[in-house]
Amino acid sequence: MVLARAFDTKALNLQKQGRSGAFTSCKGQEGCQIPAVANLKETDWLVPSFRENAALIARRMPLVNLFLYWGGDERGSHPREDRYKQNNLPIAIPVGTHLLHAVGISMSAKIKKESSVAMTFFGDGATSEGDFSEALNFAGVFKTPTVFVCQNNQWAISLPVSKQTASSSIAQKAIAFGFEGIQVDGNDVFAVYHATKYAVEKARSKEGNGGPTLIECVTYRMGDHSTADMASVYRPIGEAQCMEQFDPILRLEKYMKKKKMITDAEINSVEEQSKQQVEKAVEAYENIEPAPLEDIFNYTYAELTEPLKEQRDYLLALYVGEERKKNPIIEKIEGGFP
Ligand SMILES: Cc1ncc(C[n+]2csc(CCOP(=O)(O)OP(=O)(O)O)c2C)c(N)n1
Ligand SMILES: [Mg+2]
Repeated sequence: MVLARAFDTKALNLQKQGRSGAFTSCKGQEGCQIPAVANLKETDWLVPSFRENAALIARRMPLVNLFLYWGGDERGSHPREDRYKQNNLPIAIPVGTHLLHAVGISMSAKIKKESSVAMTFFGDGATSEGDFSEALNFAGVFKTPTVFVCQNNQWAISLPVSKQTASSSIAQKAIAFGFEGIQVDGNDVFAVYHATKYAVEKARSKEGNGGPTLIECVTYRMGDHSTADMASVYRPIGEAQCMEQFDPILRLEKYMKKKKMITDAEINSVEEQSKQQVEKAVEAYENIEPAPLEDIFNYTYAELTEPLKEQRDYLLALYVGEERKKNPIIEKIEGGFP
């Protein structure tokens, strides 16, 4: 959790300095993610959205890959070395679409009689998408081994959860789909660990016929929605500061100190080691040759559509070919950037 926080802080700073692209912080949500994926085996599947940096770090995604990804380089999604390869899907930016992928993957495991489980993470806002209902309905009917982890962080960009749903909880939505919903304090690592352990074991068990569970982790988005957002414009004054006392790392530290499981010196040392690890990853990231420009067309379609081919050729002519020299827009852009 401390390493994930150090990564998060650095990624935000890199974006501000123009050394990285847009970034979505998971500050305050480490307690929902790390204890949950701790219950997964290597053969299980993690199906993340854009706020699951902590979950990915816990699933051995190298930090340099995450820096690459957030720097706009799709190669970040694919760790090259086998020792880092795990069943982690790439980050899904479209809200809610990946829930269907998680259900499909777990349905496939069920058909093949494999014991793997798919765990997917999403936000409170995603529960208003049609994909959420489709995914949960299918999972309920076919009893797929899927663990749906909703991080209810109270906000979907500027929309508070009170305007997102009239239900008194997100967990209760599972009842309509015919399976269990559990609500936990998402900033309590023990509560999250136990709830997700129960759901993963249930999904894997044959006697109980496995099946899905919806877990609502009640948490708080401590930062802005993304680096393109300014939460102070729409959140009540003092709300974010007030929630700092529930920071899951702080709470775990307090608990461990009270139980004499950790000292201040050990805490400092973990923080220091994490920062050093992050700095090393940044150095590696900044020394990687940028991907070729046409790469932005390369990962969506197996074969490009005609309009996309035209756009690619136009872009390459603008930036790489002879046209570049004659193009006033390029001059303006290049002259205009600091
Ligand atoms: C299908 C789709 N619609 C809209 C967006 C723009 N968008 C990005 S994040 C977001 C809000 C998501 O809120 P929530 O599900 O609560 O997740 P959180 O950001 O709080 O983690 C929206 C509307 C998108 N990425 N995809
Ligand atoms: Mg949210």
